[in-house]
Amino acid sequence: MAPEFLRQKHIEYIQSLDNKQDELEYWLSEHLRMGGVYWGLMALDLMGARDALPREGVIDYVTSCQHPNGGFGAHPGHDPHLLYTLYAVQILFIQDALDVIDADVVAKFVTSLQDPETGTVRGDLTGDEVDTRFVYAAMQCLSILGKLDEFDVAKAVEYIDQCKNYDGGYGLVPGAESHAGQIFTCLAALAIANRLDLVDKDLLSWWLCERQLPSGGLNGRPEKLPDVCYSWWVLSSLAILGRLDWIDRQKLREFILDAQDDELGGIADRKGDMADVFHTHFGIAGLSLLGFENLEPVNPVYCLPERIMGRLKR
Ligand code: GRG
Repeated sequence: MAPEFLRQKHIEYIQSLDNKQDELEYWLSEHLRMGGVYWGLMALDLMGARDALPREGVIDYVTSCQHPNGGFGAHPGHDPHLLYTLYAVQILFIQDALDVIDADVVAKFVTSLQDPETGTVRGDLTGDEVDTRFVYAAMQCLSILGKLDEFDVAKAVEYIDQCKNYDGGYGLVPGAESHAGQIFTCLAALAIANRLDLVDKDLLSWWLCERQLPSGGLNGRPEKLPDVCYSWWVLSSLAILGRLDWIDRQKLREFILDAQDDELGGIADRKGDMADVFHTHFGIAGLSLLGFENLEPVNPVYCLPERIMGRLKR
């Protein structure tokens, strides 16, 4: 039988993360901090406990990470990056506080990362790393800000289509192996662009449901270990395709609940490992998609509470 969902312990675990400033790990994870705030806030929100983190403190922290060029860093003093800009915009959207930023300046930073020739998107202004994650991040960010018309959506869609593989999945760049994380970003970007017609739905749904292992957990590609975070990447992809019932929901629920830390709260990548806020969020978001534990519904495209999606400017 599956253990029970430790809601209160998870709330306390997330709250405790901000009180660890005397621990080395806190400072070593500085480069991830904005992501941590998004994951923590989302997990709390889905558990109906968004106020467990102080709203004003969260908003002040986010704005202190913004650069004059509009982009956000992972922590004050860190270089701006598209992923942290997305998390910052998502956090402010959850807090209904988008008015504290200038949407035009943020949108200018985001659109400047797209290559007008190829439609690809870079993660930051100094590097040349391109990745389907960045196409999704740019599109979600601009969609929330109501500025998607400033982006070449058609070119971006063309690029995503080039990343499609013979198995129906998508990789990091054209020709790269299908991976559930990249599949999520490509499907969600296509959903925002309203171009899911380009997806080989049956073939891809088969590939996705084959990610479930006898333990009930999901892996991200064949021959790999199951990991709680794929309860998001795989499941949200199936949700976007309308095929959530293609996996054994009860067995996946058990796998996620088994990975809980029953002493300190939080969820790990798999049973017996150490909990962290990334897996706590994606485990809870997966349980929400499955309809268990009386959680707030989550939107599979934006990975945001369904409740606030009506506020989207699109
Ligand atoms: C707003 C939900 C949201 C996301 C923002 C960052 C991002 C956009 C998307 C990330 C998509 C992605 C690539 C997820 C996979 C992350 C992961 C667990 C990678 C591990 O890859 P490997 O190769 O692990 O180390 P495996 O499981 O294949 O052994």
